Amino acid sequence: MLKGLFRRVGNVLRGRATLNEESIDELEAALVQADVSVPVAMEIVEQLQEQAESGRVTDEESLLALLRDAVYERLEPWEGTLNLAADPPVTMLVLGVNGVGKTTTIAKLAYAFKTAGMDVILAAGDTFRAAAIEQLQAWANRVGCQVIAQKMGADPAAVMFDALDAARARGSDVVIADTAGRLHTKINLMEELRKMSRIVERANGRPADERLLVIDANTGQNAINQGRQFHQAVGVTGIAIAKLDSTAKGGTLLSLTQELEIPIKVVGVGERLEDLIPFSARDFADAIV
Ligand SMILES: Nc1nc2c(ncn2[C@@H]2O[C@H](COP(=O)(O)OP(=O)(O)OP(=O)(O)O)[C@@H](O)[C@H]2O)c(=O)[nH]1
Ligand SMILES: [Mg+2]
Repeated sequence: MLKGLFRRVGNVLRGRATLNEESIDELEAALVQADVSVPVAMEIVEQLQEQAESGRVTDEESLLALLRDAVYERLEPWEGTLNLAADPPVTMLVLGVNGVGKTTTIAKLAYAFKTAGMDVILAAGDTFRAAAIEQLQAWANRVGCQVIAQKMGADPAAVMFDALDAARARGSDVVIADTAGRLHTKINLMEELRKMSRIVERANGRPADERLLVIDANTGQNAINQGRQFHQAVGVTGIAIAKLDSTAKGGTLLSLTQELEIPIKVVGVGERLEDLIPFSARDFADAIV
């Protein structure tokens, strides 16, 4: 599924037994083009160069393997799993800018939990965009779970309150809240998010168990900026990478984890309910070249 990632990076190394000045520059450029930040690209290239020079590299395959390992080592510390251990209802706020894949990721999560035999309630916390509530409802119908919603324009914190109330009454295992695709620079929208967060804290006696930030895999270095803003607002506990199937890049993951130090928990690899997988640094590294 991830075969297209880093295509050009692999091509730079293919047919080479060693690195020379020219191929080093080419490799660095290819990494940056695959959305790896310049400092991280330089680090990786330096690491490869050192290892190559220390004599461990004599053929193309070993060079590719070194690159694979460099990527793996960087991502392995950031393999995370969703926090499902808390007292029910385990509560998740799903965050992110417009169109990154929040609602789809919520549907996939709901499907996974439902399949595991859990009772799931969705909170229609995006009361801002027209048709957002209907979209969530349509997904819920397919999954077979309940949605708690109010009218468009309603206070998302009130929707959150209702959903937690319903979850408690029903004995639900998980509540997943959709949120508006807010521009992270809009202060009032961030404030709205903090308010939702406070409602969860008051109702559950603890902050939302996951504040899951969805990042579109096609987003370049701006993803880091998005991450910082949301982290500052509500403290992000995990990252979901959406649309990894639709990018030939994916280098964002390397700088994102390094800069934010927040684990990646799930990865979206398609538009179907089944297309959500746990994040595996090994699989990612193997897929890139
Ligand atoms: N190929 C692919 N497409 C995806 C994936 N996840 C989401 N999409 C698509 O991305 C588009 C936006 O997804 P949504 O889930 O509506 O995104 P959102 O963040 O809720 O958007 P807003 O509510 O408008 O902010 C849709 O066309 C989805 O089908 C994925 O993993 N792979
Ligand atoms: Mg949405």
